[in-house]
Amino acid sequence: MRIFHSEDHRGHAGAKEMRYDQFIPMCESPDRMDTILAALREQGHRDITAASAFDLAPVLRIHTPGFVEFLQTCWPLWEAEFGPKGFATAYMFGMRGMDQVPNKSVHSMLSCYTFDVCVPFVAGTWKAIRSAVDTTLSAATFIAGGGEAAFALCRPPGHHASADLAGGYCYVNNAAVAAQTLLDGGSARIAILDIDYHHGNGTQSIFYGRDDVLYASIHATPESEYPFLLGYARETGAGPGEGFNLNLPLPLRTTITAYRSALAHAVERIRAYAPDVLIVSLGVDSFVGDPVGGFALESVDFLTIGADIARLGLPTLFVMEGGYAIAELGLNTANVITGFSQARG
Ligand code: SP5
Ligand code: ZN
Repeated sequence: MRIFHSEDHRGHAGAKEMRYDQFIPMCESPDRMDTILAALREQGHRDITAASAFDLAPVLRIHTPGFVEFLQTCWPLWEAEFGPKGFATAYMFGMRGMDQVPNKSVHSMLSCYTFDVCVPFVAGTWKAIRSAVDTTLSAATFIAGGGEAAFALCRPPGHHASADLAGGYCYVNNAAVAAQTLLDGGSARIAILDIDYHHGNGTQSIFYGRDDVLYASIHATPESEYPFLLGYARETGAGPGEGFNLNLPLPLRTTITAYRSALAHAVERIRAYAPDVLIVSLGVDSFVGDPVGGFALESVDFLTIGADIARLGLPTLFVMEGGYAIAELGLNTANVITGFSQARG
């Protein structure tokens, strides 16, 4: 397993997030990467490569130019108004009957290009966004060159971000950019298996009308969990994409038995699709102790999940998404990678 990483994520830090009646330090923090790296090394995964730099062309294959410019200019515009302290965030959103296209004010950009209060901007945010996509594209390039398995250990995550909306800690959809880059490089079909606890509403929406990317997601039911407004089983794709979107929502407190049945279902669909490459949106916020999630998977279960994915026998690109139980995050993530690697032999 070749692991790709960049230290440039570190400046995306220091903001707070809303949790019911209080502001708490952001769960999506730089120390997530440190604990995962330490656990990977401890489990013997030492093939760690620094990410290479890419230009923005691959990002613009997925995201709109206005949105990418917003990601880049949001903090400087905000800082000009409020100074270097704090963080930029939306005060209102472009809802029904209002403009959906921003004017020149940073507030209108935040209102039109973000969909929740979990995507703060600080001075290091844009550099971190670039580092995450560079890390993912470095790993995708390794797979395109014949590599069997790679892990893009990056943050911020991406699966909630759509073509022109950031949300849920996500700005650029790293997995989607990798999928499009692999297609542009000659692959015919890509499957994305999303095992983050939350539904990847951004990835689903990006590929909803297409049959060259199969999106399969196992997540907490939107009836009781974020993102609430997408992720039902009835969402099966549209037009040429009909039948190429598979949502497998599960109830709160799900344990490995039911989880593994859903995973077997997703794996069978992916096998039938016969993709050139499998991209795994790897979130471990399905862990019982996760402060953001509500499933009941144990640390050892992540070895099983990794092994089940490995048996597809496909070139596989893991892209880091969520997972916030800092004490066990490293172990849980490394267990997926180790379970996968051991099953591959
Ligand atoms: C990438 C990713 O995992 N993003 C998740 C964003 C979730 N933001 C919403 C948090 C809602 C908090 N719910 C707390 C439930 C406590 N069990
Ligand atoms: Zn998540």
